[in-house]
Amino acid sequence: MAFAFTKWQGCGNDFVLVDARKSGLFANVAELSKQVCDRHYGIGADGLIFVLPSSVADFCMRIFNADGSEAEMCGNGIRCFARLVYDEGMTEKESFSVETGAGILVPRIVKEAGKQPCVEVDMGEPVLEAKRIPVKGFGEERVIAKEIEVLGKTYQATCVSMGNPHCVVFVGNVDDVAMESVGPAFERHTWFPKRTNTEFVAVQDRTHLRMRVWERGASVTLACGTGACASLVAAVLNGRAERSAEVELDGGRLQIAWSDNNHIYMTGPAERVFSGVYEGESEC
Ligand code: ZDP
Repeated sequence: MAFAFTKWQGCGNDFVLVDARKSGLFANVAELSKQVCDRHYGIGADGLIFVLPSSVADFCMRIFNADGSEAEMCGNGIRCFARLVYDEGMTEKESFSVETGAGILVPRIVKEAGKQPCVEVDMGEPVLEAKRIPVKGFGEERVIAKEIEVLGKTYQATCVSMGNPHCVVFVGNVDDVAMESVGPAFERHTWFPKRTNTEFVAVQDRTHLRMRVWERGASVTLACGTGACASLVAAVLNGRAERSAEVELDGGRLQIAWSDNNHIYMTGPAERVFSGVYEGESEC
């Protein structure tokens, strides 16, 4: 199976994007995502994203993690998606609607003279009711600074959905977290029936957060956009930050604002890296 693709990254979180408006979603896409995302046997990426037609929005976006699982939403990915559809003339509008698993979201291309365009996305409203995130054991309650035991250690967790599930843990120094052992233990904790993304956040001051992420289905990544949004929401709910802050990730910085209309606005870069044709041998 051969298909054209373009490779993009947002704060080092990297994706293979495929224009599937004509072909529709490929068969065996979970298996294909694993092969395409493999950094040795494939192209190498944190996820595989398809541009698809939509009957309810200008476009539809579907994202598959490196482990083949489908995610409802992706923050860095939708910025790359937005730049691709705009740069390739799939739309002339600088702001357009995208159907996702988290509802219809609206990216806007932000142009500044002499700079690479960045993208601002209306990420919708954060979901805080445990049952809808989902987190087991709290009914409709919010999960704010609740004690969770992971690998024999007790942490305080605040859980938020941005369409996809996030568990935010505040730490003194993000570099002190043993991501490779603690990350997967949170991801598959019994609290999380759909697994979870886990953000470890050190508050630098009320408008600067430092965050490292262990992503559901993608392990440690250099950045997570929905995770940055969830981290800001958690910091506000815990009285640790203003409603607008910069989130510093391993791979870059994002501006996140929780507006009075209860919507989260995420602004950041998205850059095209290369394009090509994938000619994987395997039957997909
Ligand atoms: O929810 C999940 O399974 C995530 N791993 C999806 C990818 C999220 C992403 N990193 C982001 O930026 O939000 C693309």
